[in-house]
Amino acid sequence: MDMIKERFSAKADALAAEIKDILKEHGNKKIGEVTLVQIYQGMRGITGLVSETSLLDAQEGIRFRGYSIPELQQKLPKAPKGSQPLPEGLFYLMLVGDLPNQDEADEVTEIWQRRSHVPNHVFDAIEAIPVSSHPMTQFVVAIMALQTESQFAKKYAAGMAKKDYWDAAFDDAMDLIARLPRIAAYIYRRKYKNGEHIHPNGLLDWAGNFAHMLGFEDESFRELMRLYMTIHADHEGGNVSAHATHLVGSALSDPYLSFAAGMNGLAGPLHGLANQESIKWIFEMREELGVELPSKEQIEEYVKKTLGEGKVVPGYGHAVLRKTDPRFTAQAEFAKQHIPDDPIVNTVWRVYETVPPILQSLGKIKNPWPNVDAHSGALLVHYGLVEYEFYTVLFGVSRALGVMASLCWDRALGLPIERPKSVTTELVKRWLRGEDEIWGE
Ligand code: HAX
Repeated sequence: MDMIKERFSAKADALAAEIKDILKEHGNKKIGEVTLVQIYQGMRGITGLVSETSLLDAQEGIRFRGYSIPELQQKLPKAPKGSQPLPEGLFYLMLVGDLPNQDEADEVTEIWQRRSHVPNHVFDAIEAIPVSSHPMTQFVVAIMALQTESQFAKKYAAGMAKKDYWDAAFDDAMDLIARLPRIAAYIYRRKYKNGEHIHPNGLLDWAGNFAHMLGFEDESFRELMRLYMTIHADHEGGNVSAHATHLVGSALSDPYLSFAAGMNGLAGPLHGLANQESIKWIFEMREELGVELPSKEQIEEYVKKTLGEGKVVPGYGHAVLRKTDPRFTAQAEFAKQHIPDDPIVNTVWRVYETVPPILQSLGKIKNPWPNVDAHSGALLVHYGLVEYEFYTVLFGVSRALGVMASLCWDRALGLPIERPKSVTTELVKRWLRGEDEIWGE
């Protein structure tokens, strides 16, 4: 058994026993109440899920197993001569719950290298759809084609016992994460680089090799990829991509099917696609104004025009956060250090000074501050990765780390099929008139 699998198994056994005791003693304790407005408005604020890998605080932002992003940048192992965390280390932390040392992170790199082979039929499946298809469509097609490799599906069909679910899900999770950079890079090179593909470099770490296969050899771009893959990995359990993966997985759909569901959710413009929408919005603004770095007054006018057309300002707002996203700040810090004079980056910073008071003045937006997607595009454009329709695929590769670690926990803890109760408005009206009751089934 791999070191990481052994450690996960020991932690999972201990937590499963602890949860059993907690539920025995406190299972009927109420966590909160659900209001009518919550069930009509996206279940905001309803605590209804368990996700072990990270926790989001509205004011402070995300913490992975208790560690903030700046703490992770300090404490997680790095690539040789690097200063950004290795995503391998973050995955270990999310899965096992402990900070890894350098050897442990390097071992994850090695395990993923060993598991990274992508069968030819996956590339054939990508080639079977038009090259003009959105990269997220190609990505999901590839993940679905890769499902032929699912150990979980094979073992389930052969009659796997419940106690072995986590083991097969774990193997699928590791295989899938290991293979995603090759698939994503293939889609990028197919769509934007005339199908001139680049072989993996087995000497590089997971994100470094991904940068290499995309065609970027600049060391500071590799560092950006390590940071990017770390900060986009997880945002607790309720966001659309995490929740969709968890929900579909709860039907014992294998990790490939579950992850594809999550990626279909990430492809929505209110979620992961906001990263392409945000830079597209900046490009369109610059083009319309005919300037490289618009003034605050020009940005102000453009924001008002966007809102006047009944559109959202992409990259701003959040369902849970109520402050500037620390993932935005981490990218701004990276830019300050590596590329402080870039005009697109400077536009992003000027937009940041301009947009929040305007959104705030509307009085209806709960969070006027930028989220992760407001900054990522500008960094990528600087290094030459300008094809913004590809950006959500990058997000998806990273998001696999969090949702797959969580799925391993779901199976190890034996979490059941998810099935909340829904109501009709007709029942709600009868209930309000005192003619009926709303209770669980
Ligand atoms: N621009 C304009 N209007 C906005 C807005 C924005 N950036 N953010 C919220 N609003 C509007 C909402 O559309 C809503 O309007 P209506 O009442 O007319 O329907 C109102 O303000 C209240 O919304 P809210 O309660 O503040 O926000 P929600 O929790 O409903 O939605 C969203 C959160 C992130 C979807 C929202 O802020 C948004 O659409 N932002 C722009 C898209 C975006 O950046 N998405 C990425 C979010 C982070 C993420 O998942 N990354 O992957």
